[in-house]
Amino acid sequence: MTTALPSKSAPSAALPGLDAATLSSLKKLTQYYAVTAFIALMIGVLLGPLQALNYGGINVYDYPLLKVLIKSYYQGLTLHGVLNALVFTQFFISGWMLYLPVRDLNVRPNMRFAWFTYLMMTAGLLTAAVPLLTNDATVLYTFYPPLEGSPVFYIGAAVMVAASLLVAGQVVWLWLAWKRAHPGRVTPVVTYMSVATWLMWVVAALGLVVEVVVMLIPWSLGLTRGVDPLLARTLFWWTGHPIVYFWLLPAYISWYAFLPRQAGGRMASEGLTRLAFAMFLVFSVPVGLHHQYADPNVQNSWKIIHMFLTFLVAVPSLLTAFSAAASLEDAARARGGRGLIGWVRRLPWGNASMTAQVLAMVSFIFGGAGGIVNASMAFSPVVHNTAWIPGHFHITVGTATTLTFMGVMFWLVPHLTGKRLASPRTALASVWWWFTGMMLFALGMHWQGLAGVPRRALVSASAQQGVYDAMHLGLPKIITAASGGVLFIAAILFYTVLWRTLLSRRVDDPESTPIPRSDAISAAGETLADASPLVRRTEPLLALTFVALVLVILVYGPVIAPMLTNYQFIPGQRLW
Ligand code: HAS
Ligand code: CU1
Repeated sequence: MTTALPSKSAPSAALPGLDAATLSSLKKLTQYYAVTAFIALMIGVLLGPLQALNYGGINVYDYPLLKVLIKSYYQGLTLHGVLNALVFTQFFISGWMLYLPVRDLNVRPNMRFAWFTYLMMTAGLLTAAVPLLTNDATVLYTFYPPLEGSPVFYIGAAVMVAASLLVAGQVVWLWLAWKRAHPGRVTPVVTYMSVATWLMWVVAALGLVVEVVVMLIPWSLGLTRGVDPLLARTLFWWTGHPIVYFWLLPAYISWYAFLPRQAGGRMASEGLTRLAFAMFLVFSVPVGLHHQYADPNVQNSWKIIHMFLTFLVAVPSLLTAFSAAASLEDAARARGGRGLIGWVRRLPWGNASMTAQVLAMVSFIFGGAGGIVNASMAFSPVVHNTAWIPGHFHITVGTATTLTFMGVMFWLVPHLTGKRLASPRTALASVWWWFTGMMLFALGMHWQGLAGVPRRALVSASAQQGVYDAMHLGLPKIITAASGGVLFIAAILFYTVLWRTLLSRRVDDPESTPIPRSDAISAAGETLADASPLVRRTEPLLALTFVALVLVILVYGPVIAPMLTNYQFIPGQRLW
């Protein structure tokens, strides 16, 4: 039996390794993070079909029974977006990217601090949940001012983000302690990917922190007479674009480090893996204006620079596509696969965890291609603010991220708890249903978007119903509505497996389900002295963070400075 994530580092006197009690507490904490995440997702996902039905031309928001719980389409959409995109991701990722580097480095974290951050994040969530549920923060997950929500919502959200930054701090701290205790050693690759992602998130979060703390909280408390929507949007997208990589990279960690072993193969190249993450660290943030091509008072030249940087940050995803395909091919050929693409059949398709992740990748080919379309200034006017955009993000965050995390849960829960996965066949069915549902939703929504149907609109009960009906979108509307049903079934199947597993009795030693850490075809080596130039140059993550920060200041400074000198005080509005 393989040991769990074989650590390359023996504990040293200066740096105590994980003992049994700490490991058990850490596993419990990781379970708390993951289960909280999946509870949020469950509520958010149950609201999803309501949105799909709307874009199928069926308005369910006026049913009296539903009206008691949810006041409007916009409250439903806000809850759906916040729970799925913001809460689910942040909780899962915080647990996942604390657990992995700690196991990888075999270091003992301060568990009191770790539990404190979990409780703080949960307190933030519960605080924000109150106004969301009482229809006092129906501002959608982007909370663009002058739409105004209760200050309680902004405060809760700020506490949640602050908690995630504390997790980032703890991981970086542990990594630095490990580096001091092991001079000249190459950072193990799982830790490398985790630390790079956390450092990227620290640079990324600055925009949101300033927006919420300096602008939105004082404004919603009535301490300022208005807020500048353009500046707020710009700070929001400073964080809002890289946040999508904060959702994606933890899934990439699994695609690079664990999926190859689950498929029966090896990671392609550690050096290339590090290069991809180093590029994400440097280029994820200075691109946010690609969400603001339509915004006035931002110079076109800056929009174009952000566009080119966006194309640049697609490169590490293309590297990932190469690496992921190479490692899957390696696995399938090792299992006797033959032919140019015939080898695909030899992947272990009976394994729900592997299948979830490969299907997540397949859908991300289309999600990524759509992203490049969004980023092109020439195409953006066709798709911006249309149903195309939710089509895009359901096959990025809704699959590449979510379906991967679902697949990860199939081994992670047994690994954390010693319980056995209930009904692997239902698990397998659930991931196919999820994949199919998301692909159908994306097809229907991209199609409607190209026809000009707006996003975030109660199109099924619009005042210009005749216009929507005259667009002859019968087929894409049916596809979109049906996808809601398919995803509903997927969710029932998945949660049946998850809850049955979690509620079953512990039967195994948790460590007998190992972390499926893959070997590499081209490994990095143990010491920096022996490593390739690529590995050596990508090792100084703090220096790369500094470069990232400088780049962000260079491409945001001239954009933000005029907004500060022309600050507009716009009063808030509550529309729904
Ligand atoms: Fe995006 C809008 C551009 C990636 C999420 N995006 C959004 C929004 C969300 C989102 C939530 O430029 C809506 C925000 C809102 O509410 O307004 N996006 C991009 C680009 C990329 C991209 C260039 N997005 C993502 C990811 C997301 C995400 C990842 C979540 C996780 N996006 C945009 C733009 C907008 C936007 C504009 C604004 C639009 C507007 O007008 O408002 C790139 O990072 C994509 C690069 C990806 C690739 C694909 C690589 C493929 C891989 C899989 C390989 C598969 C294999 C399978 C190997 C180049 C890695 C093998 C299979 C076998 C069977 C063997
Ligand atoms: Cu973006």
